[in-house]
Amino acid sequence: MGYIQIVAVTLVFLEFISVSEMKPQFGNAVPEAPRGPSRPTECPGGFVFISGRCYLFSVLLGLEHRTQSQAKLYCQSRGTDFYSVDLITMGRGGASEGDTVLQYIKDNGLADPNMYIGADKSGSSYSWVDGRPLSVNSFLWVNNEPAGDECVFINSGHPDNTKRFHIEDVQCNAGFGFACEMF
Ligand SMILES: [Ca+2]
Repeated sequence: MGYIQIVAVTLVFLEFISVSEMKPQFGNAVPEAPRGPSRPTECPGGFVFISGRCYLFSVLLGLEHRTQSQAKLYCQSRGTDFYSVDLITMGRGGASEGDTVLQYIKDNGLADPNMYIGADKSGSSYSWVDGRPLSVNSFLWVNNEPAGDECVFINSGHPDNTKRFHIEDVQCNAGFGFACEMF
């Protein structure tokens, strides 16, 4: 078979495939794939879009204050088959002097006035709920923190939280506002 013939046969074959694919597939429709949580362009109801991620703030939904474990359970209850939700994380910018999420919380008065975030102490070190370590030397900590408590929060009334927010450690049983993140 010559080259021209091969091309001709191939073209006919391709046309046959494309015509087949154009037939409506009644009863066999594939639902649109759910939007992955890694790079959403919009967020589910109740969530706020910040720098490519979806967050939920208890103060915006009028939720009552909760202990850290109650807050974590609430966040997890907002998960679906397509994404999970847990307490909010931050600190992805490395050793910078700013954090987009912390700044957003400050600028919008969302700490209520205290907010649990998704980090806690295990053994002698701290880590985020997504598994990343939270160094005790991180710029995210306010002066003289952490002091060894199990949970981590934002205290909007701390005197050092004037230009931007920092985080502190705290015992886990106080009733605070909180924020969640979609993963
Ligand atoms: Ca503390």
